Amino acid sequence: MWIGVVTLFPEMFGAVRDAGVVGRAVRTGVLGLELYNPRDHATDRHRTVDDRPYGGGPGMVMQVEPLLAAIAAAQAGWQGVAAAAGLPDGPAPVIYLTPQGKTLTQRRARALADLPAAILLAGRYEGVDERVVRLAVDQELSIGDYVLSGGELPAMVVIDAVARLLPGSLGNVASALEESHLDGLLDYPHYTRPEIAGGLAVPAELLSGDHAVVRRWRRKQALGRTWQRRPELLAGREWSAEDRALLAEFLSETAGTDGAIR
Ligand code: 9D3
Repeated sequence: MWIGVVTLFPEMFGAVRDAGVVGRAVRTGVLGLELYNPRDHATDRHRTVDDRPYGGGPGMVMQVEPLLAAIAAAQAGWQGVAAAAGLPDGPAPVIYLTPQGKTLTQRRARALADLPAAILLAGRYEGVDERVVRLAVDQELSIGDYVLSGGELPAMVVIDAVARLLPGSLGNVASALEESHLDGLLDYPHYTRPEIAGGLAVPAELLSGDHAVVRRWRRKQALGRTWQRRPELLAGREWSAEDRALLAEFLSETAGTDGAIR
């Protein structure tokens, strides 16, 4: 997959591009990642990319022309890559990171990872001139309901979530396993050596050496924690007899330890 990012702060992307699963995906060629700075497309002496909002009010708005030029440069970059690699061409969808967008979910990350290319547009200040959205944006994404100072961190979140899903990336095997294995549940607790730390022992089931005992314990924990912490994830679930029994066991074993006031 190829991802172009339109941003006033390309230097912020160094860490994500060089380290971890994304870094590996870039180095092995599974992921192409290119940065496009609207400031490089500003035409005045001061390389201006923002201006005051019509109608007044606080803050600044990113101007149309430098943004459209940077998006066009990104589209041209993708066309070059697609032609050289014999990949399906056609414009890459432009995804604007904005608090007004739909929330990023694992399903949306998967849909993005299925694309040959995408252009992520990271806003700064109060956001981009709405005509950019009208003329060049295909989809708007948020990463959740809290206030950040720009779209760069959200764009990096999207890149990380997508990169680990790409065939041939290091996270790909793990992500395929977790989808079949934990099927929408929260993770179970993890332990490593030593057997006792801070006066707390590793659960005996994990030391039993019995794969079936370990598997049942982990599944019970995953079901119980999901029930306690994120019950909405269990709505509409198809329950197997074993899962039902494991959750009942978890609840009876933890009765009186859930912090509830009685
Ligand atoms: C304080 C300014 N706000 C006035 C109501 C609006 C606002 C503008 C720009 C709030 C945040 C931002 C910058 N944020 C993003 O560009 C952003 C974002 C976010 O802040 N939270 C979650 N997801 C995203 S995606 C892009």
